[in-house]
Amino acid sequence: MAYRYLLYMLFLAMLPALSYAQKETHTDESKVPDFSIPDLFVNLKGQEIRTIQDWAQVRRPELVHLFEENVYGTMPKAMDAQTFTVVNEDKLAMNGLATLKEIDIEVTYRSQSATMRLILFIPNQRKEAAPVFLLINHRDPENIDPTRKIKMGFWPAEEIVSRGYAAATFHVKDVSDDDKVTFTEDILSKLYPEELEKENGMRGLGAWAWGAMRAMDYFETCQDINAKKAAVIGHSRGGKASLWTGASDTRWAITISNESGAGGAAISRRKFGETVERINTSFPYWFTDNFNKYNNNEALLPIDQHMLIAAMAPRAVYVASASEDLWADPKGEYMSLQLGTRVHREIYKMTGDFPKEINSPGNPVHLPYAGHHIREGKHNLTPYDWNLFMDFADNYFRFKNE
Ligand code: GTR
Repeated sequence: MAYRYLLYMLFLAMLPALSYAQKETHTDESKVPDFSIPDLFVNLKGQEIRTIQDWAQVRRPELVHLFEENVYGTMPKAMDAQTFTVVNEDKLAMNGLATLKEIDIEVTYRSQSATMRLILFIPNQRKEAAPVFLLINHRDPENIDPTRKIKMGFWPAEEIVSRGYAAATFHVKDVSDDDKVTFTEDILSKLYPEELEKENGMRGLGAWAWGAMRAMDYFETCQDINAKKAAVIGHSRGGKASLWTGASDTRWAITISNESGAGGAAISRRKFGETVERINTSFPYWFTDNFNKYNNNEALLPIDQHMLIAAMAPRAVYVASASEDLWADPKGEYMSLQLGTRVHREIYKMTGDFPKEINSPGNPVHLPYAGHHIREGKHNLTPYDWNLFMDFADNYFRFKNE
């Protein structure tokens, strides 16, 4: 008896070590396991995908569906009504350079409604409807202060406007709080409660992407905005949501991921930095429940994150990393971009390719259909990154005009 008790106590004492071992992470390239990556160009029936038609009608929808089922959850589309109410307008914002509009977007479904606030600065000096950058903001609201008393590099609205773009943003809390308990409080409990019951239901990141789509609904009604020239951008967890937005909603011309890492641009199978298990443990409310099946079992995933990048094709995609942000796996993010944009090159025959090895800080690679840079320094979204995104967009939209 005493012996069994001793064994039991020993087992209990080892438990934390055991679970720690499972969630162990590393940033050591020599520990990256061998892995084989699912083939972009073979569909679930084993058929080869080689034409634009097969890509657009068969493979792309199949991939988006696999991401819904296994990673981000389904994206509810049902609504009974949607209204846009300008609650504040200042035609002389930013010393007369921009018009500020704050818009309440209200969605009603089955007699319940939810409202999100869109903040939008539209440049006043322009000949035509303005192209727009929408930032999915998960950071403190002071980062997107509409009064501009506080100005943060995370959302350099003045610089965005000075380059001829409208600067738009919303706070994720309006659609789903970034918190494991209260994330249900907005659209999930009010509009789509059945999602919470489903193993493949929408969770936090999916809700943020839903919010970005509602902003796009507004852009499509606003004559000062050119909704055909819209870029969606997010940093880190916001970047995961931004990629999911662009992958599932083809209205976005450019999708930008800034240091989105695990569950974003980084290849899951590399298990470098944050892993699937680690992210599902720390943030159980971001991904759909099914994603847990792949904890420490990435080989079982029917997709990997390069396929999320591929789902943008033929639209443009930009992936940015930071040299000290190993947690987000810059190399894995680059690998996704290289592999995912094979669709642009091999199916859509677009020209230009990424160098085999990741470019060094200070040497961005801007191709006609995709961009990449790695910034010197830590995990953050800075004016340096924004300027490169705008350089890329300048070229991309100029090219599209020609
Ligand atoms: C970290 C998380 C990352 C990333 C980051 C962020 O704690 O592990 O996946 O999303 O937060 O959003 O800054």
